[in-house]
Amino acid sequence: MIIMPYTKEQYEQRVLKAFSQFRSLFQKNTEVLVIVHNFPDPDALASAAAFKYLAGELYGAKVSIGYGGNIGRAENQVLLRSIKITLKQMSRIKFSKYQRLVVIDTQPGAGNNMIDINRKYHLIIDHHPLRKDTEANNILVEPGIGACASIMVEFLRLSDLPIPANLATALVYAIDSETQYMKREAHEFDIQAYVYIYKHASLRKLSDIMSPKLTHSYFKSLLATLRNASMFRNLICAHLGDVPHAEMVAEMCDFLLRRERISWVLCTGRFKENLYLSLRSSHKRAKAGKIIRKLVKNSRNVGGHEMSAGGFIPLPNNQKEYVNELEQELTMQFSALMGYEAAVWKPLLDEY
Ligand SMILES: [Mn+2]
Repeated sequence: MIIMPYTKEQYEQRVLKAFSQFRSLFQKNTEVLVIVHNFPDPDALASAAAFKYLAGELYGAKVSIGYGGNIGRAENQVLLRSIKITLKQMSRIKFSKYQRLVVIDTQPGAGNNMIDINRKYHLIIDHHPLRKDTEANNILVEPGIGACASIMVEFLRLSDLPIPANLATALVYAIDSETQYMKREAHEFDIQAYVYIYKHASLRKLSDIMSPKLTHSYFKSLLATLRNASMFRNLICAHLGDVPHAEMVAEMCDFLLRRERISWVLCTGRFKENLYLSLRSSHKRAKAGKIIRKLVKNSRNVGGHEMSAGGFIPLPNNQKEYVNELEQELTMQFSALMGYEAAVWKPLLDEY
């Protein structure tokens, strides 16, 4: 657990200040666009849904949610059905319709979103490290907090609104998955938010989200992951090849990190014109976000925290040899960044 150098009072004051600024931003029928990152995860989805509920119920604002990419993970599809929110593809958004632009769980200029850095944003709520060029009228960026959903729970608490069970369920799952059940960068404030929201959730719906039916392509990806995973000392690296959706890379990365004696995992997978990367560590202060930047070599295409990070490398040339070479290079760079020169990688499983 990460204990930040600020107190509960300081955190609560900042959340309260942001909350009180809402009033000047949203009125009845204000058209609001909330933008989340590409391939939005449960944290982004539940946080956006909570914001839509708050701004709608408190001020009568009309909130749309825009995203890029798609939602492939079975858990996230069930979650989306359960909170009954519809999302709009960013490519179909008519910006002139919206009076307020809000960014949640990411920041303009971060590599994981389609946010135009030249527009003016009214509110940013995030828990990634504050970017140097992040600008908005109101900013609440709390990198010490494990899940953006925990911040949204604070807003709900302050609002005194009744909390719908579906929304509470989504927020519980968001905190669970974002912090990997409090293992990953969970602050005591996340636990506090979790305990508060848990009693409003539907535990039956929560179990539906947590253990959905899995598709045939999921099992194929699992097989490819195990076949292609190699290991060196405390490291695993797996190049999954073509993946059915980009989030599969992160999902397999989390899975491989559970291998005993492993503290770092790098996974890649090809989806459309990009090679997606996920990096995970079980060390509390791993600086995964910094390491992924060295692998991807373009800070616009990466994002991350201490123990988890992601990014992508565009593949202008999708020829097999080119991609294979790039993957091999990444494996060696990864071990070199971990302090192992000339690592000898071996298959994770030598028989199957
Ligand atoms: Mn998040």
